[in-house]
Parts: sequence; structure tokens; C-alpha cells
Amino acid sequence: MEPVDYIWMDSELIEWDDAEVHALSHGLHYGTGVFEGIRAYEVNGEPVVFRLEEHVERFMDSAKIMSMDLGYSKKELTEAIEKTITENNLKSCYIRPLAFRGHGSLGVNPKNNPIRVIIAVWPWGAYLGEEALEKGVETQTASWNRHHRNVMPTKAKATGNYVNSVLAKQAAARNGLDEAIMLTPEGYVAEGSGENIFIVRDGELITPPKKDVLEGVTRDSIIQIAEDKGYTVREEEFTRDQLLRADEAFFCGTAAEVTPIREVDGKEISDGRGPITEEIQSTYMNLVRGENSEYMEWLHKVERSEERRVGKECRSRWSPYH
Ligand code: PPE
Repeated sequence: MEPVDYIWMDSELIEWDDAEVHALSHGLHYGTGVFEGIRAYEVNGEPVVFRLEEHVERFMDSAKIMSMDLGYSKKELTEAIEKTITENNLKSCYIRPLAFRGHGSLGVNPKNNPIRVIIAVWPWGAYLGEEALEKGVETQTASWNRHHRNVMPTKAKATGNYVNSVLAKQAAARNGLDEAIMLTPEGYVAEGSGENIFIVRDGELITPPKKDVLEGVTRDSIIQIAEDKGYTVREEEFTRDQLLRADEAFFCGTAAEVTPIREVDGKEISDGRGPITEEIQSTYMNLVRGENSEYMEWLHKVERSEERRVGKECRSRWSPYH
């Protein structure tokens, strides 16, 4: 990870090296946090954020599910993200908003643990490697299931949810593979450790239904792109063997963008990047870079303003850290 100058913490820009938290933060002990993953791409020399509004909304929804009062409005969070990008002089970057319960008391019930909000940005290249975008990745189905919807709040992008993603990813890495594919507790294909998944069969796209997966912003974008191209997209449960006999398969996510899946459990799905995957991938990459006028409403131009309000002077809630 390449350090940048500042991380936004509780309304202030803090030097990268100083952006530390207390060892007794509740979020560290119990996974009480929510986060987002967002990307800005350089368009005409300026940073443009892909579907920023949807990501900020999901961040706020995740916080609501976790009973965390962020203390910032959608507008304030949007401006804070813009400020963090521009103050770090970045054009294209990954953006990681994170909210967690800080220190105060310990014990499962968070009683006196102020909500901390940070926004970090840094340059992040291809999530699964540059080569993967062209040649695809090798995967295995994970022995760890995706969470059952009554076990964890799967619609919240909660930090604690990611424990099983980490376990699944580590197991895949130990086997020399790039990524894990997680199944639902009922045994259907759900998603990657940090991506949604699509298969292509007989010219149609199929992706697991929303009830079992994180409602990915990229997933939603791909459905719209594919339908606009005239493809049928079905949001439907499919099994591990349906995945194995697919004509093509790919992951999608903010970090992973559109990454072809070449192999699952030692079996070849397609020889590198299949034709429909390639078409969807190139359309996606063109549109996030502002090269497709049909999807301009998904691009949020970052305003650089000296008058920006979110800063030390307008911290909107009490914090013990300042
Ligand atoms: N499923 C999971 C489990 C997931 O973590 C992500 C994003 C997605 C689907 C796709 O969602 P979206 O980005 O809205 O299209 N994973 C984020 C974090 C990855 C990480 O390693 O950290 C991301 O892509 O930013």
C-alpha cells in the first residue's frame, strides 16, 4: 500500500502516520464497524468517483443496521470524501470510508464508545493483479460458507462480516489460488470473498439473488449494462456444478472491477476471458473512465472548493479525541 499525505479522521485531516486508534477500541475487539469501497478514476485530468451517491447511501444504511449514528449527513460525507481526494492530490484512487465504535467502555454492549469515522484514499491497482483482468483468475469453492441472513447482517458492509472472507481467501491463497468462491448455507453459489459473481450460459447472464449476497454497486451496474446490450440477466440461485459447466464466469466489485474466472476447483471454465465477459469488462472500464456518454449520471465529478465546510471547524459531534 502506497501511503498518501492525509487520512480524514473525525472531521480533520491527519498525517498518514498519525492516523492511529486506541487499543481498546470497541470495533477492534468485537468487529463493530461498517465500511465502503469506492473508486475514483481520472477523467480529463480530474478525479471522478463512480456511483458515489450509492456508496454513501450504503454506508449510511450499513451504519443504521448496526445502530451506529454517524453524526454526518450524506452531503457532509460526500464533501469529506471529495476533500480527502483533493487534499491528497489524487486523480484516481480507492476510497475507504470506515466507521467504528471507539474506546470508552469494554464489553459486548457498546455503552460509551463514540462512533469514529475515517476516510482513507490511496492508489490501488487491479485487485487480483493486472494479468487477471486479461487472463482470469484461478479459484476454489470455500469450505467456509457465506453468512446465513439470520446469523450476520449480510446487507450491512460490516467489518465483522469479513472474518469468513478472510478465512476463505487465506485458504485459497495457501493452495496457490487467487480467490475463493463462497456458497450460501444452503449450498448455492453466493459470491467471492470480496466480489459478486456472474456466470454466462447459452448467452444469458446469471447472478445469485440479492437476498444471499452483498448488494454490490458494480453488480447492479453490470446488470444494467448487460440488459442495455440486449442480454437476458437472471438473478437466480445456481449450484456449484452449474458454475463448473458455465461457458464463462466473472467476478465484479469496486476493487475487482470485472475479473474473469478462468478456473474453479481445478476445472477450466473458459480459456482466459470469454467473449461476453470481455464485452462487459471493456464497457465497464470505458464508462468508469468517462468514455461512454450513456452512463454519465453514474460519474460524480469531484468539486475542488476552498470553501468546503467539512473540516475541523464544523465537527458535528462530541469526540474525546480532540
Ligand atoms: N461482495 C463482497 C463480499 C464484497 O466485499 C464486495 C466489495 C462486493 C460483493 C462488491 O460490491 P461493490 O463494490 O459495491 O460492487 N468489496 C470491497 C472490498 C474488498 C476488499 O478486499 O477490501 C470492494 O470491492 O471495494
